[in-house]
Amino acid sequence: MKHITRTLLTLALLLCWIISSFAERPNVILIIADDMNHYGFYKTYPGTKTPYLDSFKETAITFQNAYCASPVCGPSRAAMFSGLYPHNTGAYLNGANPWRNAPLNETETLVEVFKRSGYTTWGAGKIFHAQLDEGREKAKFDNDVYHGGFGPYLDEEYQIGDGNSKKFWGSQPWEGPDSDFPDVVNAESAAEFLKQDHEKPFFMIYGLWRPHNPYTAPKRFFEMYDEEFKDMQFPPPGYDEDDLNDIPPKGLHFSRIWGHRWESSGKSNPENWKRIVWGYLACTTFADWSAGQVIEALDKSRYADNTIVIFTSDNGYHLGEKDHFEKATVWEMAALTPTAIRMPGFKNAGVVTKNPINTIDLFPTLTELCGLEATEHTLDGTSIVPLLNDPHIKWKQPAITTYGPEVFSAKNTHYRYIQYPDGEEELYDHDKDFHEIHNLAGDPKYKKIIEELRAYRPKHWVTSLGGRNG
Ligand SMILES: [Ca+2]
Ligand SMILES: [Ca+2]
Repeated sequence: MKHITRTLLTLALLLCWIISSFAERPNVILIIADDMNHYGFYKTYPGTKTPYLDSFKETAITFQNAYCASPVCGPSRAAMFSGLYPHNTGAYLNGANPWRNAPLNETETLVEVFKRSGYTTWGAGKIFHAQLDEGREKAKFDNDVYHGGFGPYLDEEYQIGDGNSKKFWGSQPWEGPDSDFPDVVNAESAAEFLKQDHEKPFFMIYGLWRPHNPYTAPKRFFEMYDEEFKDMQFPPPGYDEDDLNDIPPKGLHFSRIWGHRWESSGKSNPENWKRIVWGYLACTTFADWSAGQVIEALDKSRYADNTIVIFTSDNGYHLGEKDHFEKATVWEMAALTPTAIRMPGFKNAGVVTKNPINTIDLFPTLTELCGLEATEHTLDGTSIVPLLNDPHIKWKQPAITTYGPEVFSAKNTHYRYIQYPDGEEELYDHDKDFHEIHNLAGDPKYKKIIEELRAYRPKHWVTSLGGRNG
């Protein structure tokens, strides 16, 4: 009898331990914007409005030097959710099928690790931006994921340019209901989920489709900006018409991706250029509002104090800087990804750090913070938990961004270094030149800095899985 009592007591204690350890594990909300650059989030383009994210930053740690592993949607997300760099997977370009090819077809995703570790997984919107096998997609999330898409697309009269992609290029204040936008529908679903009781901790991914083009957004967001830019600088502050003069030929190649868009709506057509920037700003403020709906729902919920909230973007965006639109470059415009992380209990709320981080670091960081099971594959990133505990410690690891085999960039707190496949280089001093106008690579004064950053260049680049530039 005594033996049975002792066994029961042990079991009860074990159960209590399991329940309490589950209860202590934080929830996680990961909000990923699509193509959001630094204009509003880091206040680099005065007048760009992001009031919800401004408030969020007061409750979080803001990383002023946060970068993507790859400056386009699919590869950036492949790196984020696998914890592997593009040079180790071959997922360099959009248009490839990274999750249906080796090695990623057999690599566990961050979502799957959360699920295996006892979390409820919930997703909505743009998440992987590449097809997974159907069974795997369904098994990853506990909810029935509604992705939505880039629409609503531009009506004919608002389109700029020609060809198949014209429904994506132009600006249109949307007169229809908010529910025409998947971002709004998904924010409402997320808010609904946050009202419910959840026994297990949860991992929520809310993937926005904006500010990615087409630049359609509810009309009220367009009305927050003057179409003629009477009260805002134009062109944007990072534009310099002589900027390309000191860029090596391989770099010029990247500035010409989406060249037809620059032709139709750049320097030669300032009215169209203004219209594009106007649309991007409206969509940025719309994305800010959408993210804000989810954060406000969390703040009203019982999970407010025990949830890690990560706001980030899959890549940045050019609006004419370096005579280029969109992303697909390793310059600051496309590589810098607005990022702030709110810790449980609002630890280090409002702190801003210049220590560099990379989206590749997300996987090992969440593994550590949430006590997730180990993966079979070795993660490429570095856990930034020491930085979250003390954002001011010295963090030496620079952030690596690549775009295609042998297009390499390293960014530390002060400098960006770039090397192209032919060995040509660029170097920018961010203490003096945030917009990367003056290439210092030829100046012998910077030899040591160049050598230091060049050492981070991968020794081996796996064969590309294919795809297309841009
Ligand atoms: Ca993107
Ligand atoms: Ca320049």
